[in-house]
Amino acid sequence: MTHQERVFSGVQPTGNLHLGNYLGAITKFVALQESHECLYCVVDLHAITVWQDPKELAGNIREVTAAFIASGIDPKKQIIFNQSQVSGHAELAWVLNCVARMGWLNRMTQFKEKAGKHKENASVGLFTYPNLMAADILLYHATHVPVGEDQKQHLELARDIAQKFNVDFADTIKEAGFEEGIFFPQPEPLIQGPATRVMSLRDGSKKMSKSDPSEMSRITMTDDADTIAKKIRKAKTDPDALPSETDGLKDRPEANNLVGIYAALKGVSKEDVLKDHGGAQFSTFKPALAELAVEKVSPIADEMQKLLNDPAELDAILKDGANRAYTIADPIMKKTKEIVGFIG
Ligand code: AQP
Repeated sequence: MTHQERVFSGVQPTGNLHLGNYLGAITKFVALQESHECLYCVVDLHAITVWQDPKELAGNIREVTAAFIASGIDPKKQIIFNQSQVSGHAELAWVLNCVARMGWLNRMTQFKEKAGKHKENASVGLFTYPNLMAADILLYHATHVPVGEDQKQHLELARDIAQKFNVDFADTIKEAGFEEGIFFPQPEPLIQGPATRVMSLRDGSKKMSKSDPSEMSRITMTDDADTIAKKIRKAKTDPDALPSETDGLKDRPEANNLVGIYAALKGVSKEDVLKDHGGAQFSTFKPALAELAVEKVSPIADEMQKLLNDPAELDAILKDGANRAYTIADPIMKKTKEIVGFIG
């Protein structure tokens, strides 16, 4: 038995969906739907690894769903769904909790960053977050996972977990009909393009993030044109003109970030941006970037608003997606149980 190519990725409904999420992940989702079977998940189980206000969570789930659709993902052609509506995610995560090793998780930098100095107070879920992420992907035997650079380490862990499962259960995997001994394919990360790590507009050394206390650090998918222009105008930069080659962006994190954002929005390389804008001062480059950002983001924001005006329709799309996701996940979960030795 071999595995067909399948794409899986997720976005957390934690509010403040931003340009980093869009350029690092969602635009890739849109492109892949032309060539692959894709599952795009609103990962609410992941979201609750840090406190989420129950009164806001449903709205945030709908916001990510609306962003997927407004960005161009077709929910009829591909599967858009909500993680907690397919029970296999939590079930498989438990099995994988028993495959992954403490030592592996202890090396995860995202846990260290998010738990900070208050490790003892972090939820257990935040620590085992990468096992749930491995379950998300492996539950569908997904082969490709488009993500931003920050998820690279988690993807490597998912590959290690898949491999350990295949080795630990080699005999029963073969008995289950997988002659080559591969039940879980090792997923390939897809981390490409000029904006795999969009940085904060206030600090070129920090990732643009939903949880940054400064609103000015990020452009959100619901910002209006004036707000986008203001945030770009106020973005931190250095005093020099743009270089004409990418080598000149080394040691200039803020310039590098703005050029990367421009390139990704325009769908060209950083080299191409510098061919056109090399030598320009930020006083001329920033308005050009603002115009481009408004041109790309505003129609999505408008469409999101329209979709959000009909929450029942969004809920129906998620329900339909969950039903379709379940039909792929269920046989894989059943096989997993058989391989582990549970009574079916
Ligand atoms: N700054 C970024 N640049 C490029 N890609 C990014 N992603 C996140 N930030 C950037 C990618 O977006 C996808 C969804 O991310 P997520 O919702 O799972 O959450 P996250 O990685 O924890 O994102 P945030 O926004 O940075 O949240 P907080 O503030 O909670 O840490 C992923 O593919 C991610 O790589």
